[in-house]
Amino acid sequence: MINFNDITTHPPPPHPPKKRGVVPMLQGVRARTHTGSLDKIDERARTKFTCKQTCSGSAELLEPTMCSRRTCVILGVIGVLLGVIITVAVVLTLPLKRTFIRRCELFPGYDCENLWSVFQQAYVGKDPCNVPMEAYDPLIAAAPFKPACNRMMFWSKTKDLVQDFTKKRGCFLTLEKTLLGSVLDDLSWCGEEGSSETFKRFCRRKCENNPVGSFWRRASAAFADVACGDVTAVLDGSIEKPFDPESTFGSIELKRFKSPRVRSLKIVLVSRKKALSNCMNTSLQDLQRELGAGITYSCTEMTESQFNECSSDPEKPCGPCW
Ligand code: N1C
Repeated sequence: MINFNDITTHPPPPHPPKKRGVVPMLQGVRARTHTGSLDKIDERARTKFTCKQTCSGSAELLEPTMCSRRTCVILGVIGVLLGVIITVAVVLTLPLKRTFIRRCELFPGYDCENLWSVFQQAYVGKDPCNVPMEAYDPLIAAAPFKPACNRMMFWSKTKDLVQDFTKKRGCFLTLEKTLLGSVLDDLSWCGEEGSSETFKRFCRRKCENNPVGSFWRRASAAFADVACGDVTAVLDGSIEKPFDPESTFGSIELKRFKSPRVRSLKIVLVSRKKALSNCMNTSLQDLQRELGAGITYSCTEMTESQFNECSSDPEKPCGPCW
């Protein structure tokens, strides 16, 4: 008879606590360690152990791995290089495109991605001193200027004054307030032969046919071509020669005002702190000679504060300030 009370149950011999992910080879190493052969640790296992420590920074997670010190270094270098390339691409091109698209989307009804690609075709891959005005013809054709009779405002050397003015008195239209003028206002860009990149820094502006100068000349020409009715131009009365025939206004825009489409040109001569010229200035006489036949000329002198007063009254209809 079997007395079940006599039967003693022996718990299974305790297993040593398992270390997560211990390499089989290292288990072998431990076993041998127990038998006193610590000095004969497999060199390959030691190498892998060291590598895992280097890669993960932890000696706990010991797993079979293909990683060697050289692989770690190569992967690290590739990672750093990729990081540098992505950062350079983002810093050099994306912000310009992002600004372009963000500003463009404020104008409903345009395909901004398409405009960006037409814009890029003007200068990408080209010598930055060899981008003529005509390179922007397709861009102008893709977003043509619309005439705004009696409300078109031109300027020379007075961009800051005029920008403040038009912000407050929305009735006047400058090139910077049109789609093409606004998307590229205050930006710099260029390409490089053999490259498909857009660069926005270190773009040379000394040569005549640089991408930025050519754009403004082309856009100014197209904007002046649609001028109609009474046209206003704001010039700087704090310089000795308010009309510069070499400026974009003098060399391009003025020459494109045509009668009878343009009825009159009103010059507003704004002096900042000190007036250095007035409406009798010889450069303004040159301007009148350049003005197309049949277009009436007038000139008004103003201080900066009078000019600003005029802009601060949004109730006044466009024009009666001068
Ligand atoms: O050469 P400017 O001025 O006489 O050109 C101003 C004239 C304005 O009437 C605008 O319609 O030409 C148009 N225009 C711009 O709208 C514009 N925005 C920004 C011309 N240039 C423009 N810029 C930049 O300012 C461009 O980089 C160019 O070189 C300057 C021109 O400034 P300016 O000599 O005071």
